Amino acid sequence: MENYMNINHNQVTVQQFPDYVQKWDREDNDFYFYCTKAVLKVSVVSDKVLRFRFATEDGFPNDFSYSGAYTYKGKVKSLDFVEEEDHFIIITSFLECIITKKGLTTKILDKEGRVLQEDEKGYHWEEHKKYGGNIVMTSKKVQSGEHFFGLGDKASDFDLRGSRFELWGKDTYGYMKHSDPLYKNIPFFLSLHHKVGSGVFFDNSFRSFFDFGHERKNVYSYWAQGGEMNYYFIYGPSLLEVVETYTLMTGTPEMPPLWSLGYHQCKWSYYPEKQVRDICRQFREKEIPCDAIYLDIDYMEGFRCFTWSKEYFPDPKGMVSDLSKSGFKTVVIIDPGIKVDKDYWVYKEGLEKDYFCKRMDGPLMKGSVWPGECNFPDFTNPEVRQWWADLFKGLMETGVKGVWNDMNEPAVFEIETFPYDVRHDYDGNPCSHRKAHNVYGMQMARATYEGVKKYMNPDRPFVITRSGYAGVQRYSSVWTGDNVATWEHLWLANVQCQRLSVSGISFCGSDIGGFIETPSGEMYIRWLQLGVFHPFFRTHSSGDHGDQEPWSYGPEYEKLAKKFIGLRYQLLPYVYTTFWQYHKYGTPMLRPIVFTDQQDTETHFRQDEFALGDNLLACPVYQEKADGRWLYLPAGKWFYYWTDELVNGGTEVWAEAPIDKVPIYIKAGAVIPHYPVMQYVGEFELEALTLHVYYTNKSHKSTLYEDDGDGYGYEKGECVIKSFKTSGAEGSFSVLQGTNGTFEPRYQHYEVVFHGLPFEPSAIECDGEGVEFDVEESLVTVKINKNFQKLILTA
Ligand code: MIG
Repeated sequence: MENYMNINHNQVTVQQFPDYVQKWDREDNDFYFYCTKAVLKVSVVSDKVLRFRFATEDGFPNDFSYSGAYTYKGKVKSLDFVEEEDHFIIITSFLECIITKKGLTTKILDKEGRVLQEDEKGYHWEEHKKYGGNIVMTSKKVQSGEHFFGLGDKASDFDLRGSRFELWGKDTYGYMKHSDPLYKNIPFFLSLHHKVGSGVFFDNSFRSFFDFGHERKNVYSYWAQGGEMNYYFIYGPSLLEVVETYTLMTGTPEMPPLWSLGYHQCKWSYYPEKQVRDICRQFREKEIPCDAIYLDIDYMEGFRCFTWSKEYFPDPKGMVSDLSKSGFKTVVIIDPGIKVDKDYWVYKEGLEKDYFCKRMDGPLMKGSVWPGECNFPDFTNPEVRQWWADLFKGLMETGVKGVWNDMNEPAVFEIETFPYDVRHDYDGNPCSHRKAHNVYGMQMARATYEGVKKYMNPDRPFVITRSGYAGVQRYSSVWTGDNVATWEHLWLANVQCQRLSVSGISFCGSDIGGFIETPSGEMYIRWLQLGVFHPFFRTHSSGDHGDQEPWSYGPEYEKLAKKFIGLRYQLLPYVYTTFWQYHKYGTPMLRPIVFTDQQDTETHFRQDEFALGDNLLACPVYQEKADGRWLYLPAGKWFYYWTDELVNGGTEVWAEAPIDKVPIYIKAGAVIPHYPVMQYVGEFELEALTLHVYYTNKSHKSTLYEDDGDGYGYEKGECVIKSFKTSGAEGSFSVLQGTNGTFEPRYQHYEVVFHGLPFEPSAIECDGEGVEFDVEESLVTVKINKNFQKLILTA
């Protein structure tokens, strides 16, 4: 046994290492390697996914995680196992994993013999008497030129290399760049070196740490203060595919209601009723599109969840229903703290049924939050989740359409969070808060989702949460918490949302304009311009300073706000299609350019530019008074959205973007569906869908997904996937449409707008017949039946 002394927290501890593999065993695709005091189990989950579980004397605990990853089974096409004198090799059709007999170290290679991941010290552990268990650790060698991405909502540079992070969900009001930990706990990261991408999902909910060459330049390591060394190695080789696999392993969300991809307006807090009505009325009067209005904690009676303030909201049903007549969906906040008040029904029920968390020695876990002294439901108990879900009946019957979960890290005033000794059910695996802390928020969001879904039926639920663990995306959207109205935070919002997206959580956004303090009109507009491309698009602010509505900064800025919110509504069918790719394949909606073009090393160092979906690239402006910016345009040909100027990528370009523009580029050959600007989803029946088609002299494929925008018909096949293939040749350009699915949108026509044609067409033929078309400046427009198959333009 190789031991060495390590001074840690004034306590002499011993790090222990596995000695020598004395015995091995195989059951189907699982391999066991036994040392004196340790065992490693390697499971071939798929040709590209290997799972490693390392246990010491106590053996393996019950295999369970809220991430759900342990239930994932992929395809295993081929699997070989070889024993050599001093090592073993597990061979799949993409990977080779070498396990040494001495020290039980692992090394993973691809078929070209490139080392993808290699242990430094490998598995080791430290008995931690104070915690009643082990600290489990592993360390690996940093490969040459290696970059690290992922890890959820971290507020630092996009590449994690050189930094160290902690996962222990925390209410971080007014966090800054480098603040850590933050609200979410996503133990998944990606690695890129030698242009090959892979990922690691360390599925352990204890307080955990990740060091990417911070302490020791050439070593990265991760460890947790308890539980198992249990992780999945996920091979790409494309980074995008690594995210897809991870997301499929931890689950993708259902399709959201289309309205939830519209614009949301929020503040802490809009009240009383008259103010809420006023805000909504102004949106409609000013014709600024908006789908959702939020009620923050002041709508409740003394902050008691599931109640309405009689003084401020005497007739919630009447108000919610009036708002819905003008297209507003009401979203209300629900916190985990239940006020200790023997006259409050939720409290009484929770108490009678024994649903609140308890301390180790029996008394209820008490903590002070907005309502004063509170108890907290144990959301890791399935019976409690069921009860919680049913509590939404009343709210949903009032007409509320969505629920916002806050403070679920869990946050407690003064003591920050629950004490370590608090007990949790953990779905029949009883444990202390050490293990349950990082999943508490996710389980609350899950219970909320189940309730909202049940009472929204047959419509779709909408939930947003502040905290979460890996897999939280199955239940809820997220936002990045209490940010600040500064230019740096605008930059952070961009990086954080890209990071969330490649960590399996695409349905994300930031508080537009900043939660704390007041943005200038210019900053607010620049922030909105970024939000247009974030799947979750909401302005929110803490109400103790100036107003933060699109019209709060004077008529010039109001006009701009209207323009960019309008742009989002125009792009809705494209955003919805991108969401569907996420739902179906786990493809991240926001794609940092290193994820779209990892062969180009220039992209490895970029973090401002990102793609939304397959065909659109955006880049926010976060310099005051800028009239544009430099950005790196990935290889290929692109059209500048505002001018249709054709730009060659693979280089830095200057994007002209005074305050009325934000850099947007469209891929040559793309077909981008547009709606007309609408004040809210469902305001009117579409007469036609506009397809903006961008010329290419090569060929290109685009997708459009459509369904009813709500309900579950799409699960039974009531949806349609259109694929558009554009191709250009000398003096001609064609668009082929393929249709898959039975859903029939109610509109009959496409308005097709051609951009960037190198010739003026003399004729356009649709399915063999000549059609009339318009030429105005450089745009060619034609109206055709939506079921066309072939459109040909000739010079
Ligand atoms: O302690 O509900 O992040 O969005 O407006 C503050 C009031 C509690 C924090 C959330 C914020 C919300 C606020 N909440």
